[in-house]
Amino acid sequence: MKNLVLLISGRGSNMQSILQAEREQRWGANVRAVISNRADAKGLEIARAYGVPTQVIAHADFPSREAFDHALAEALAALEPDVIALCGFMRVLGAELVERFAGRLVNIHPSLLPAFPGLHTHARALEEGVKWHGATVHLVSHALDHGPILEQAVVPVLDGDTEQTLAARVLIEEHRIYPAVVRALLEGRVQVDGLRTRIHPAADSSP
Ligand code: NHR
Ligand code: GAR
Repeated sequence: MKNLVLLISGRGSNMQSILQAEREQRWGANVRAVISNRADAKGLEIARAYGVPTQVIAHADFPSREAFDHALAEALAALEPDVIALCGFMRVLGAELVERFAGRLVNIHPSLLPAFPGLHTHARALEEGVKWHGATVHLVSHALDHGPILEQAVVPVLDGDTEQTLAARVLIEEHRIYPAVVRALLEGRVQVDGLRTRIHPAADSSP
């Protein structure tokens, strides 16, 4: 059985979409833990409701980024993860941690990368006047928000959109594409060639 670990910082709706899909579609994965860098993350309560073990590794408790990264890396290694999914995880991870778990770290980012890497993506998309926006699932590399793209989903930007209405439209797509990609990673259906990738169909999926 493959081991899955989910990292969160807040609400945890993407985490929940993965836990729900795993349960409904019977992936047969072992969700080893949900780890939050904030003790007050709402997602921790959701994880407990799903019966998943939770851990808090609070970045604020560590004297440096390196010390936090080291503690997180040790906790992750102990869980022997096959896939580590960042679900609204808000701390940039250092090169050492990324190298150690290379190919196993995946993130969902709320923009059509390579547009709008970093934070406040919806506000910046509105500011720039783009007509289409969306979400990207990508492998985590040392180059922030620039790892190999595994899947994207597009939504229109509508007249009168605010940061909130646009974020909500994107979030619906996040919850659709992220569980599918995590499943493909667990099932070894992801092929990576530099920045170009392919996801092979599941054995039981019709053509
Ligand atoms: N780490 C690496 N090495 N590479 C990536 O691609 C990563 C990553 C860690 C997180 C998520 C990312 C996003 O989807 C992610 C991708 C946080 C920040 C950030 O600046 C930027 C990008 C992402 C997540 N965080 C601040 C920091 O100083 C803290 C902000 C806060 O705590 O609220 O780390 O957008
Ligand atoms: C999601 O929109 C996710 O794409 C984004 O934050 C939200 C988290 O929601 N991630 C980032 O901005 C990463 N920097 P959630 O906690 O409900 O999944």
